[in-house]
Amino acid sequence: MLTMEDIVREGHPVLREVANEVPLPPSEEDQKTLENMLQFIKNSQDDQIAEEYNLRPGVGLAAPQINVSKRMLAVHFVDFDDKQYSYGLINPKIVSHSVEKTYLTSGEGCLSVDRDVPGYVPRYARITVKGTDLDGNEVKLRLRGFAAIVFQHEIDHLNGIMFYDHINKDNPFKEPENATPADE
Ligand code: SB7
Ligand code: NI
Repeated sequence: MLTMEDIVREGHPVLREVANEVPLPPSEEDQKTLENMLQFIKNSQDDQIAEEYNLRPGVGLAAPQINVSKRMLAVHFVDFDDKQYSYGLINPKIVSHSVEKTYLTSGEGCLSVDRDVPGYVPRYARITVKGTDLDGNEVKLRLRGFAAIVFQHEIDHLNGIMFYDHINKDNPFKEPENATPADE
């Protein structure tokens, strides 16, 4: 089982690498890694398990965060419209996105960042993501709002990008151009 000790923190070079494509169909090892990542995220949201193992709650995890430089991500969350998203995705790719942007008024955090980094993180308001799921099926997801934000945060990790790279350095709370908040 994965715990916080498996999570690499900022400063670790793997978080700045462009992760490698995963050969398809996935090896049993890659599949197992992704299943473990999804289980970690679920565990982190279970009060009892999280307390017992000292897990910080998270809505998603990208493989580089466990020092695996491969294009895999896991997400598990309920969006503001009560829709449940639970996926392990291999080689996820944003195939199209809106011009319009969005952001969370409370900013973002990261399991690999042990400090608060305040500021708006501009994200595309709508994205279409293609990838391969845990069963080896091709999936195409149309995402908006919080779901779109979470997937962009995770896909950024596969490209060596941290959420705070997107924050305006002079004015962290400057309203991003062409944006409406996702959580208002
Ligand atoms: C706020 C938090 C996350 C995504 C978008 C907004 C994910 C936090 C957990 N992670 O560090 C996953 O990479
Ligand atoms: Ni993160």
